Amino acid sequence: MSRYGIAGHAANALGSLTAEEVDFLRDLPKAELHAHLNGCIPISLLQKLANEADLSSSAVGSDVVKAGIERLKAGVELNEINDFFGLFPAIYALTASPATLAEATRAVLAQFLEPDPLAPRGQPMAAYLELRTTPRATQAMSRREYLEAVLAEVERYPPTRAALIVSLDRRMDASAAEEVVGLAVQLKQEGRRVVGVDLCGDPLAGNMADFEQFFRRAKEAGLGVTLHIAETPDNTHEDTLKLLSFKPDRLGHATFLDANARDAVFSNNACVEICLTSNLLCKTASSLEQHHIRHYLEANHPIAICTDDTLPFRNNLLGEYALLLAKAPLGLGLTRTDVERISAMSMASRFAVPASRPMV
Ligand code: 6MZ
Repeated sequence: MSRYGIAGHAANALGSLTAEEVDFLRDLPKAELHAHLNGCIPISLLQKLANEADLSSSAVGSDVVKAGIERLKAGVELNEINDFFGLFPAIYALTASPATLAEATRAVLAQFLEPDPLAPRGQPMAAYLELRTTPRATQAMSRREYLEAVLAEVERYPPTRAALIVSLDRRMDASAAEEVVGLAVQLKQEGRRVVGVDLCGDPLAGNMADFEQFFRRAKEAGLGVTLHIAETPDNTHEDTLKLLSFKPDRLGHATFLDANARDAVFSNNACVEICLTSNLLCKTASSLEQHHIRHYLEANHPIAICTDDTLPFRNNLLGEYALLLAKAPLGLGLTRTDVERISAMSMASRFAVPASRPMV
């Protein structure tokens, strides 16, 4: 771990900057638009939850949980993206009650939104956070109770700082997907801070045509739609075009688009959520040099720089911005003006944008 509390690519990029450059990055108002709740729990809290947990009643045994936490502490080696999804059963066993889920949510919100003790003026990582999570029914709570526990924490912050995106997992069957979208719509109608829906999970699972009606319903209810799309080279052209036909407002990753699909994205202007460290560690981008962010920068297409899962990727939002500013090969070597413009694009791409938002 570096003195910034992170490791790997983002830590190296941050370490290469002058104190003045780091301060410049800290001062930029940044919106974190792609962060998965259970992927962003601080390791210290996970360890504490593991020590306190009675795992005998859990579907996941204590050995699996302990092994999972040791793996996370050591820094995960992912040979391919599929290795990544195996990290979650251990985490899920520890956030299976309303109390532990609330504690985890509080810690994740604090990590992004509370003053950073390492920053000279306490600048937080993010000016605004749209946290996303997949509601799970467990022995101790229903999906609605799951969302209520998370929302109660999100709503401690003003609407200008935090909101919730409800994720659908590609592995969900139709009845689960219907329930989850129904809950997102219902909670929004009750005035709760749900601003959008997401599609995530194993990028090769599920038949996307089955999800169409659920995203249409979300759009009709005024929710923003963001979809993980073309995350791996094995995602088919049909899968990608089907998802684009849902007319999403934003896209997660959008890594392996062919020329046709990329043209469609350029023309509908959907903001692309870019997660640099995540793509490097999951090996869906071989280097920063080869990263698809370059296509979007060249086309001046809206993007938002995001962390994805700070727990396994051991990154933070400041480090991800450092990857933009640091000189090659540690970073992309962009100018301050470019980085400023990118942070403004993230703020302009929030689902809950104030009516008087400045245009970029
Ligand atoms: C696809 C991802 C992901 O929802 O339980 N998730 N899905 N691609 C990714 N990129 C690497 N990172 C995280 O948070 C954890 C869940 O988010 C999804 C996975 O389904 C994971 O189980 P929540 O809060």
